[in-house]
Order: sequence, then structure tokens, then C-alpha cells
Amino acid sequence: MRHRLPVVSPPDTAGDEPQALPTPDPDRDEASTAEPGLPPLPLRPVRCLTRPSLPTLHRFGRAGLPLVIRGALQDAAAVGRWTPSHLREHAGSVRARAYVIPDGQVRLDARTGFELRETDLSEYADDVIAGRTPQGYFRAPLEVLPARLRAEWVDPVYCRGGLRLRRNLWFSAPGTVSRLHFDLPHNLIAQLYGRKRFLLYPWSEYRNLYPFPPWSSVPHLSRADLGAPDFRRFPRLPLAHGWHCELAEGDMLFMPSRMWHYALSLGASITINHWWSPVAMLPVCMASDLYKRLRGLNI
Ligand SMILES: O=C(O)CCC(=O)C(=O)O
Repeated sequence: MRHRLPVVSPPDTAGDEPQALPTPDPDRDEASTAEPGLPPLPLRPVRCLTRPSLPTLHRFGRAGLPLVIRGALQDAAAVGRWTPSHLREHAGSVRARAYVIPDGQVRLDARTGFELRETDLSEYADDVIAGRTPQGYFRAPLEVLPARLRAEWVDPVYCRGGLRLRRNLWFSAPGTVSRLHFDLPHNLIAQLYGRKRFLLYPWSEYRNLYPFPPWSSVPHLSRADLGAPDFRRFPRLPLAHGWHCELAEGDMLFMPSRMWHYALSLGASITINHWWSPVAMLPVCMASDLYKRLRGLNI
């Protein structure tokens, strides 16, 4: 077992500025990247920087661009220490509402949004450790973890002090999918264990991504399955230009507010995400949370 201080180093401000940010250029990305496992869609790699400065991150946020951050978590105790067995040992009694995913697709409920089921972390971890498919996706607010485990994580400098900051543990079995959707807050996703692939699109591709209707229980979710895109049902899908990336242990992904994202766990995976509200979106985020509460939505 590695013993390291649970601190996140401040980012290095040298070496990554000034630099021109890549802007979406549809003409350059006609063909899909031919990487194995990627759907045949026009996707280019997400820009990746080692320990970028905070101002650099803010520039990506203002430009509405995603960014993979490498090398900024090497001092975080949880990276490399949080494994399925570690979670089972130190947080086995935690109960949370896991997304129900019976056949690779999260089950939807017309009234409440996503269908959730109370699950013990130990039960979920047992399945993952034994190589069984748990038919769900374990997600819990970090606050419900025992204090000792919680102390092994410190908010990365990029989101520290963010408005209405919320953090979640995402624990998944190989092949678990988060369907294409967007959230209103900014998002910083830290990969603690295993690998995860993300497919991303800017908000402006809304029309080409076939969201459920605004009055539905999941207006932020695409009807299309990016794992097996059906171009007959969704003919505009190949017109959408997006990005792809793969996170390994110790990597982070920054996604600005309202970025469409799809995630696939390439093996057993443990992730912590951080949502915080951009100042300009604060009233919208608060109104959205109120709307969800009033309608009883699990989204
Ligand atoms: O990591 C995942 O599977 C999905 C995470 C996600 O959807 C989010 O952080 O908003």
C-alpha cells in the first residue's frame, strides 16, 4: 500500500501559456478517428495538458472546450489506493441509490427520470471483484463515505471553492455506460482506478443529438445510443462534431457547463466527479434544482 499525503499540488503555471485554444473546426474533422472501439462518428481527441494553470482552465471553460489534465493528482492519497477491495473494506456498509442498468442501458422511468435502487456498496463491490455484472451503476455523494476514507480525497485546485460544489463517487463494473447527456454545472472528473472512455459534444450540437423532449423526465438525455448508433433513426448524428478521450488512473477531465458527455467504463472503474456552478449560470442551476425537487426527478 502506498502512503502519501492527501493533498493535491497546485498546478504548475509555467509551460502552458500563452497558447491558442483549439476551436471547433467542422471542416477538419470529416472522418471519424479510426481508433478501435470508437463509433464511426466525427470525433477528435480532447486537448491534453500536464498540470495546466488555473487561468488556462478558465480559458477552456470560457471557450466551451473540454480539457484532459494529467499529472495533477500524484499527491492525492486516494489515487492508487481506492480499489474495489479498498472501498469494500472501508465503506462496505454505505448504502446509496444505484442506477438500474439491466441490459447495458440505464432504465428510465417516465415519472422520475432514472430508475434507482438502494444498494450496499459491499454487495456491489463483491460483484465487481468476482467479475459478475452487477446490473447497475453505484453513485453516492462523497459526504456519505466514512470520514477516514473521505479524508483520502481533497478537492483538486481547479474546482476548490467552486459555487455549490458537489462531489460524487462513481463505482462501475467493466462495460458500464453513462448515456449521452448534459448537466448545467461545470464538471471535473477524476479517475482514481481503472480506465474510462468519454465521448463529448458541445452544447451547440443539441439538434443533432436528439434529446428527449423538454417536458419529459429526462430532457438532458439523448435518445441515441452512442455505443451502437442507429443512423436510420437518428440520421443527423454523424453531423455532430465532438471529441473523445480515455482517462487513466490519475487523469482528470474538465467539461464546461452543458457539455454533452457519454462515458464507458473500460474495466472496473472508480471516479470522483465535482460539479460547480459557473457564476453566470447560478440562477439557472438553482432553478433547475428546484424544478427537479418539485417534480421528484432523479436526474
Ligand atoms: O463517469 C460517468 O460514468 C458519468 C459521469 C457523469 O455523467 C457526470 O459526472 O456528470
